[in-house]
Amino acid sequence: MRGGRKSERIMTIVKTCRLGIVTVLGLLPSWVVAGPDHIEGPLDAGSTRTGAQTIYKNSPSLRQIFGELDLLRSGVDSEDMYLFRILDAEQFSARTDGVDGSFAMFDSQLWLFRLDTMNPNNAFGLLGNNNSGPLTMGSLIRGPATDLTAQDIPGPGDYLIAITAAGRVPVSAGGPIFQFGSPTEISGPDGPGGLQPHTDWVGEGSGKGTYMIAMTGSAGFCPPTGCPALPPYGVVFAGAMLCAAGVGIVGYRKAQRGV
Ligand SMILES: [Ca+2]
Ligand SMILES: [Ca+2]
Ligand SMILES: [Ca+2]
Repeated sequence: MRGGRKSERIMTIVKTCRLGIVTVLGLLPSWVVAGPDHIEGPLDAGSTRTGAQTIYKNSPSLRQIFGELDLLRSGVDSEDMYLFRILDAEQFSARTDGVDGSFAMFDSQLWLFRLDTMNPNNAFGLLGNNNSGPLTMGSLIRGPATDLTAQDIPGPGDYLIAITAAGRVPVSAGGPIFQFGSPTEISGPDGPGGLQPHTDWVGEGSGKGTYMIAMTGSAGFCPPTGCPALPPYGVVFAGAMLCAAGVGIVGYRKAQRGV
């Protein structure tokens, strides 16, 4: 009898979760249903070419990267850098300004670096941006640069995308890689250190929070041996989030109906 009640309760939870997921999927836009293509955790994405987190993805598109900066832990998680592939330089964009589901819970800056073809352990600054427009603190990277460099993306290949809070900027042995005439400039590598490989970050961004970088013209990085299987934690994380959200919405609706 007691066993029967227990399995009945389990079935109720499963049904509620299933109903909740269906309810949530019906309410959300398609990009949310698909979920981020890459989730930063459980390990923190690094800050330089050698510490960057590689995005492996067995698919022709990379549309969203979800992660977190913890700027209160200065020097530990003040920047996140990812290795990925640009498939179409003309179509490439990376943004956090609200378009295509992108966001940042802080005043973001985005940075694009290219790998040195002679020494892939070196990365050179290519493009940087603080704000995509005068009314947003979100960022946008795409070619060409809007300053005098008119720097464009040279073509398909392996690149690095990095996110920081405004005020935290990349440097090489020669100094800052970029300089900005305005907060909305998409800058080429026109700083005093622009021609040398990236080595570090300077300046203090402030804040803490999650972000979603929306991408176009991009894909995951695959070594010559092929892409490894996706780690299961992303799927588990997404499933758990959907289940929790679904149960919450179903419970709320039941409460409203007085059930
Ligand atoms: Ca991080
Ligand atoms: Ca910004
Ligand atoms: Ca500039």
